[in-house]
This record gives sequence, C-alpha cells and structure tokens, in this order.
Amino acid sequence: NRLKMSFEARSNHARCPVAKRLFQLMAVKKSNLCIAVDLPKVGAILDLVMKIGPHICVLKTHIDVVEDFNENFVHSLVALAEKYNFLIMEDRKFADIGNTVSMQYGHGLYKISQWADLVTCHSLPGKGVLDGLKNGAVDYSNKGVFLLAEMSCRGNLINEKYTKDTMELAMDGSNNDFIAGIVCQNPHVVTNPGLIQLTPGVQISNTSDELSQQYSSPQSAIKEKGADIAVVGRGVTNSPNVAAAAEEYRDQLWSAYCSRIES
Ligand code: BMP
Repeated sequence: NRLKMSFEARSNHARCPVAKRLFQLMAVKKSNLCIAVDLPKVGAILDLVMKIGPHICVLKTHIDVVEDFNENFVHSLVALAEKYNFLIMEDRKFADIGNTVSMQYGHGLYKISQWADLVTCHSLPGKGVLDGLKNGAVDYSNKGVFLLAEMSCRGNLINEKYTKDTMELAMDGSNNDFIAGIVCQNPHVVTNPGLIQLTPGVQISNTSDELSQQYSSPQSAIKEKGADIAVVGRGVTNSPNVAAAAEEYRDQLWSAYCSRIES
C-alpha cells in the first residue's frame, strides 16, 4: 500500500528518473509542499520564491499569466531551484495533438522544455499527447509529466471511466519512464508506489473561492485524499507573511505524511 510507504522506499519503485529524484528530494528536505506562484510580475515571483524556496519541494508556475516574461527570468528561477533544492513544474495542462504539444513544449515564447523539470498534461488526447511531449524535449530522460486524472473544481466533467482510462495510459509500458505522477483528488486512483500523487485545492482558512475551486485542509489532503504532494496557491501567496505561511503549510503537510505512514 503506497499510502503507508515512505518516500525513500517509494523512490526505488519510480520508473521515471525525475520522480525518483523528487521522492529523494522530499525525503531529504522533509517537504511535500508545492507552491503555485500565480502572480503576474517577474519581480514579485522572484521575491516570493526567495522567501518560500527553503520550504518547498516543487514550485508550480503558470508562465502564461506573467506579463513581463523574459529569458533572464527563467534563468533566475532555475538558479533559485538549484540554490534551494526544489523542482520546477510548469502547469501548462497540455491537451492537443502530438505535433502541436511538441511545439508548445519546446518552442514558442516560453520554451518550457528548456527550464521546467515537470509539466502537467491532460490525458484527453490519449497516447499522442505524451509522444508529442517526448518529441518536444531535447532529452526527455531528465523531464517528467504529471497526468491529470481528476480536477479539484466543482462541476468538472471528468468521470470514473476517464480517471481509470487515464491510469491505464499512465501505466502503459511505453510511457512509464516519462510519467512522474498523477494529479487527482482521491486515494484510490494511484496504486503504483512509484507514481507521485499531486493534489491541488488545499487551504487552511477557506473551503472554496468564487470561481468553483474547492479546498480541503492539509491533513485531509494527505490522509483522506491520499496526496503525496499538496499544491497550495493563494493560501500562501495572499498571506501577509509568505515565508511564515509556507513554513506553516510545510509543517502541517509533513506531519500529516509522517502520521499517515506511521499509523
Ligand atoms: P489556489 O490554491 O490558489 O486555488 O491554486 C491552485 C493551483 O492549482 C492553481 O495554479 C490551479 O491552476 C492548480 N490546479 C487546481 O487548482 N486544480 C486542479 O484540479 C488542477 C490544478 O492544476
């Protein structure tokens, strides 16, 4: 049962090298917190990352909300990722035919494959979307994908069959060296201990926003929903003291993980 296993033990089951690296990083850093930095200005993002860097295992970006994007920005992000030892995930949610996602991943303004260790991807187009992403990376052996099997927002159209079929796609022998994990909301989706469950929609002080987002507490995300890594966005970024907020979420999430594997 992967929910009872330590991240160290699970690193031996990972087929994707980046997932292995991430399991080990989490164990060493004692963090299963991913922060979503959904801010429009480069300066504000870098300022925030310098404060939260010590507490996170993954920094999640939406590069297309940045108004003053430039190449130096991604160089600075990569330097901060090395300094504080975290991975960068671009939450692009690729969802097109292979040829298109290959260009979206490797080319265009953002050249995502050059700086993001991890990306998110919808399973909707099927195997072609993964082949396209592999094609868009110069060397995909140091890259990984998180496939969306479920979403956190109220009213989303994903059903049980879609989730099950997504897991079949993820476990397919030709993809499993590239799939680092699964984005989902319940503990029964991910059974393979080598895959990492990423769960967004986590906040301490709110249960929803005005645009259908639904939140659970750090404890519920880890112990009831089966998250390995929890994604926290506005719970930290809207806080008056982001460093203290990041530390608080990190402590709560890590204790919940420790109590899950010990119980
Ligand atoms: P917040 O904690 O501020 O609601 O941010 C959640 C983050 O996680 C956003 O960046 C959003 O795009 C992402 N996300 C989500 O909320 N639900 C999902 O099902 C998948 C996501 O990637």
